Amino acid sequence: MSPRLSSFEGLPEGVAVPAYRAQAHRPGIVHIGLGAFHKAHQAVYTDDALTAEGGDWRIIGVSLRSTAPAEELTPQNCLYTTLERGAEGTRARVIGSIAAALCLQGDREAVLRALCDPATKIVSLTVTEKGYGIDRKSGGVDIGHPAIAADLADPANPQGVAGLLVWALHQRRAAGVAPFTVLCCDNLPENGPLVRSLLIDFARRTDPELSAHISAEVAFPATMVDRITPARSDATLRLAGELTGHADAAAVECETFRQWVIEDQFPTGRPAWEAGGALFVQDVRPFEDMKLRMLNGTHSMLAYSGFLAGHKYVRDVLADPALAIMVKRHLAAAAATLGDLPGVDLDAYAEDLAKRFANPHLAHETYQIAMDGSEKMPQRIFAPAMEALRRHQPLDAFAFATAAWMRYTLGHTEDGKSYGLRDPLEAKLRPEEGSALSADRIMEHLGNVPNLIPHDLRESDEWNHAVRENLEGILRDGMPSAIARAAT
Ligand code: CS2
Repeated sequence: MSPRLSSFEGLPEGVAVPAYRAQAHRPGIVHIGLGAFHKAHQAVYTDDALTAEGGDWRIIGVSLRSTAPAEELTPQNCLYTTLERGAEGTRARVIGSIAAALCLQGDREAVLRALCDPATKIVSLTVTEKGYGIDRKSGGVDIGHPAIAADLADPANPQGVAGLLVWALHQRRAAGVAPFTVLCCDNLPENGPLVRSLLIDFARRTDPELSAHISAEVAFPATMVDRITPARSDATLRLAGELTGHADAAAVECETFRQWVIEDQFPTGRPAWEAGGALFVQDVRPFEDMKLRMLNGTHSMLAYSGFLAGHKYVRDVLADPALAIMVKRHLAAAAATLGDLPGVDLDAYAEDLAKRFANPHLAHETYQIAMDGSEKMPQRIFAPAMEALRRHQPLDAFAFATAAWMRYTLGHTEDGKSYGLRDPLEAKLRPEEGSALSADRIMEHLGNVPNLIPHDLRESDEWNHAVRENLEGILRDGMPSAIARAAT
């Protein structure tokens, strides 16, 4: 049996290892959401920053519920392999930037201590769109969100992101410790300001004075994050074992491409992430819109239509000629809704995206991307659709994506196999038992889900007509025929 990965010693030549001595650097970041994406993205940039400039910037990784990340990482001294999978092959790289891995459930005291520690300068977050409990309409808390409800009821014993951060900012203020910078790394539009208004509203309800302090003193730089990171499988761990000669329970696989655009607003300091290629800008919004609408919007479109057409992986979708046309069509339609982005060639970006999606070495499941649609559709599909409507541009691409998602919410494939939607609104999205499933009925049902489909779209005859036509086609002829028709 191979030894477990736990040091940089004894790794084969071809495996990249950090050039710094991990123990020489103390933690300066607490990261909440210790999943594959964090390990393939921010932790890698931090590894590059530590190599380039050193500093006390290692990461204390925290998961809110799952004990698995800590159980996998801790016996390995928090070292793990990233498998960067590109056309030229797979590159294994061992990352040393994580200093400790904790789970709020089991290591509560240690997590709270880390959040209050003056050495913690940044708290970064990847808890997925649904993890925050934001009411997207008001920008404040969604009081129906389980963690928000629990933390508003008992703010001294926080469980969720807003409750924890507000609690920690209170403790720091009381102890005369400067607040940390809050760095949201989830695929949400204006993610920094969004989390800022969430925390301000949460504090307003529990600790009004702190609310003013957060508003005046805490920095919330916005970011655009990008790296395709499929959920880890047994094959990932097997390949990590083969390439490193060590058993690694915490390995992740991802594409070679990565991008990070960040607003440079770090009053508490930051690692030299530019050493890993991060781009610091004044205004992240145009980059976010580009990525959310082009990459993520196309991802959602191809996930719903591809899944229902029987494609398990994104690479299979791209190998289907009609769907490959749909991908290009969606990328172009999304690009047409964007403002000017100096120095960025959107055609080249679209072409690169199609290549990245087609990566034959990544087993990225359409079903993975399809999850949490109610949290993803607004910024990925509805926002550009509204922009297209405003600009009198064609709506077909967005209407097709919406119809594909609507069909997906029925929860069964065309040959009758049922699947879970894995969406926080699952119970509301699914049609009522026994209801007649006409396009009109489905559109009405989903249109009535509060705060989901924007009013301006629901009120637009042009939009409703385009969605209805697509959905009727999908229901009548099946997804593959609907795709073939739309692609001609
Ligand atoms: C994907 C993203 O699962 C999804 O919804 O669209 O996770 C996507 O792979 C990343 O944002 C790429 O940076």
